[in-house]
Amino acid sequence: MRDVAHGLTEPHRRYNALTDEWLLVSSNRTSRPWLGLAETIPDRNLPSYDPSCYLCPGNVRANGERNPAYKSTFVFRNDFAALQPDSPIVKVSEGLLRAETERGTCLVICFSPRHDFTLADMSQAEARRVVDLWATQSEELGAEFPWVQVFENHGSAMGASNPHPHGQIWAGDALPREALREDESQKRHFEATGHRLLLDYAAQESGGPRDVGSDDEWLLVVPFWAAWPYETLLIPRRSVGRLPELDERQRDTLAATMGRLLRGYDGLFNSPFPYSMGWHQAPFDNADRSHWQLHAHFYPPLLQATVRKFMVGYELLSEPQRDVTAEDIADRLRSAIGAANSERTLTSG
Ligand code: H2U
Ligand code: ZN
Repeated sequence: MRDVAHGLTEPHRRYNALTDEWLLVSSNRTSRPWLGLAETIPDRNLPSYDPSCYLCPGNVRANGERNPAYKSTFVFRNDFAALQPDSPIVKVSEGLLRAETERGTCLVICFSPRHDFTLADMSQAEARRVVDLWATQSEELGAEFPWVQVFENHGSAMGASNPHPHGQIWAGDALPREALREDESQKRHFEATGHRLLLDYAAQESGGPRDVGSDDEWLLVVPFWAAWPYETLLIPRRSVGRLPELDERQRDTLAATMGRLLRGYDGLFNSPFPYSMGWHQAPFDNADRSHWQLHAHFYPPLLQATVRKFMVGYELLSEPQRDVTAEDIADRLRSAIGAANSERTLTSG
């Protein structure tokens, strides 16, 4: 079966069905010379406990509070929260100038007591505990706020402030830009077809040239419309709107699939691979959200081991642009995932 991207070797634009935006793909630019910024490769020789780390068990944080001697995961309210639950509701406007207060809360979630671990190093059972934490915290925050954003900044190249494995959750009253865009596209598709957009997309991509390692519960794909070089999208194959709805089997397979992907990422350039990842789940409000399908985005910034993809001039001023097609990247990523995980089977077996 020939894929729609077959024969698209000329510069072209692709449509992002999830956000209703276009991007430019020009696969002829990868051989251009590069004398710009080189990223430093991070040190992965970390101690299992770092006395100066504010996330390690038993240590004191920046606000003077002491972390408990936690044994698996640990959640606390961000000491420098960007959103506050007790903000009064104020809306101001004058001509074209508008502003509204935003009520919300910000949590920091530690994935492991081990300072030197990453999600990629964890056993499936340990990663599963992170999945459970995402789900329970989403449920709790969703009782109070419509938008619950679970995410992880991984690696200093993506702004992570500390190598200790951790993520964040920000929850707030307003639906932010990405949520609104995805909500509108998914709603439009659902009203037109009676199907969820991302389930139709998953059916179309399954086993195709951008599929990098799906199983019977999850589709793992370099999206047709990927803007970041090694971007991936993870979608449950069954109808799921929000993280707390994932059943046992979906959670176990998620932990396994995520582990495989992240080990593949680290194997690509044989060095720790930075990314920001996060979940888009249906807003926790009373509106009808039957069009929403849960999914996770992984946005890695690198093009090569030490070369970052800059979203700058044309990207900022016109639209996103990429230099390698999603299909070429999917081939590389599929091999990296295969190689990294066969090694793991050998070393752990
Ligand atoms: P990032 O690495 O993604 O920045 O997440 C770490 C968060 O931890 C960051 O938002 C918070 C920072 O505000 N933090 C605390 O809440 N307490 C501390 O003692 C240091 C960092
Ligand atoms: Zn630590």
